[in-house]
Amino acid sequence: MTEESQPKSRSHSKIEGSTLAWGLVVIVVTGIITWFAFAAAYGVGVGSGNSNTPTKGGTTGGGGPDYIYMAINANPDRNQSTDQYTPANFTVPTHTLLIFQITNYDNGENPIAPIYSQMNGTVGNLEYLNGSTTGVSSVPVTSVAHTFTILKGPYAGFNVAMPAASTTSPTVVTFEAYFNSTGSFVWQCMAPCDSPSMASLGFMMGTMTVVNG
Ligand SMILES: [Cu+2]
Repeated sequence: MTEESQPKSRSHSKIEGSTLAWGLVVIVVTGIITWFAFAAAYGVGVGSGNSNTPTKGGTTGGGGPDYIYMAINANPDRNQSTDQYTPANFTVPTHTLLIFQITNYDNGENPIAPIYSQMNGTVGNLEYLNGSTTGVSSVPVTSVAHTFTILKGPYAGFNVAMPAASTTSPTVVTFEAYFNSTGSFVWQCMAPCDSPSMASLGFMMGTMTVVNG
């Protein structure tokens, strides 16, 4: 009886050991995933409001691009009456490749002057839509929901058009830019979308602060 019960007992303890090992694997994997999520949230970009100052890319302190993430009408009521870029006020470094990614949830199209359907001032005067690797220098003038436009100062003429979202998915606009003159510069949307927003810093206009990079 003693001899019989011992193997059983060993077998049982093996199962317990195996369960413990799997438990440890789950904890380690969960820890790794949590770390990557944390690094992605805090190490890469502006995000949706945690920090308006993107971190330097790369590991040498100056090499890689900086990512700036913005959203338009990213809230439960995506066609809200108050149109808004988030963040609308942000800081970027000079002499650094900036990769902007703007996710537009607004499916309303607003009439614009044709010039604001053309990209100007971005790298190659291009924008990239919905993950495409082929850039476009303009979009159909009737497809635009909002623009990111600078009218005055050293960046006067800078323009990117944000095509309207579909009813089921946002439009993701990506563009690259360098801003090498320091200062604070007002950008604004030139699509007549929402009058109060268009006249309010932090909504359809904002301040881009350029600091020495
Ligand atoms: Cu707008």
